[in-house]
Amino acid sequence: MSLDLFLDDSELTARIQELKRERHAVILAHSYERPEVQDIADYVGDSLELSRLAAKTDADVIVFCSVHFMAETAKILSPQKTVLLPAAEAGCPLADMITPAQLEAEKARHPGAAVVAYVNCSAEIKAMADVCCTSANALQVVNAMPQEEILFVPDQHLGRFVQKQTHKKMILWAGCCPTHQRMKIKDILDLKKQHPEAEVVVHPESNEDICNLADAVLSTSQMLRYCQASPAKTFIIGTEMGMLHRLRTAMPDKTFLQPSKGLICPNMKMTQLEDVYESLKELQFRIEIPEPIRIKALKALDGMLAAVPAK
Ligand code: CIZ
Repeated sequence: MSLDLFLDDSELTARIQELKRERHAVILAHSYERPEVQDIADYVGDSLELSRLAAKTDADVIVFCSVHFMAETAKILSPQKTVLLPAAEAGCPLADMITPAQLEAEKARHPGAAVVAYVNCSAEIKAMADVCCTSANALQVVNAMPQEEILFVPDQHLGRFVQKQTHKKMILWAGCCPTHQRMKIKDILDLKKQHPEAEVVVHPESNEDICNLADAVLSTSQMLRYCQASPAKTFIIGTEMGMLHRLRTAMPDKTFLQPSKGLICPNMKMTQLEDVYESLKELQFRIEIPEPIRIKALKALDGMLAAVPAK
């Protein structure tokens, strides 16, 4: 770490803004990032919202404060831009739960199935899929496929959530998000006892028993809109704790409660203000994707956008 990093947060923020202008850069932060990182970002959102913004911006450099697969998605959509991931080690255990060789073997076992890949996967897996989906549009994407059989990778819980609402035959890959798995039904029930008036809003990566008792099962972008529209004043939020900062910032008059201390993603928390500064200063760590993989992955992302056009 360089010596000029012995700065307080406000000095560091000023340096980041300066470098951002010099580099003609934009800073994007996922809703699961640390509060101070969300606060210095130009935009905070979910992975697809941010990748779409990255594709539209005229900035030359995109600093994507998140995990590897999300920065990769931005690079797939914007190959001509410099896409930087400030914390090189920030990966996603869910994305790592399926390898190209495993998917190849599973595809061979189900030759008639369409492969629908949740965006939480590597560029290689996206390249092998027929189409991608997000947690906000998974059901619509699955229903839009011409095939009756769907091989859904890598998140079993999002897959099961869709399976319950579709007539399609779904084959679910057994991946899961370790952060959402740490949330237990008892955590929700205990908090609900203390706050009976609270609405329970959870992410579809959560366990089935939790989804069953929730008032709403929603992606992070949907959660924001849902809480804004709801007359309720108190919400129990079953997803990574960074989302609470986003909700509290957007709705300071409402109360957002965290059901479990385990809802913290160590990968999302790797990016600190110092990393953002170093990233802009050194133009690190650049995301590169071999062109043949990028082209195929782009086809799967475009397939999703065609099936469910952006609002
Ligand atoms: O795709 C994303 O951004 C994730 C991981 C969750 C969500 O619901 O937004």
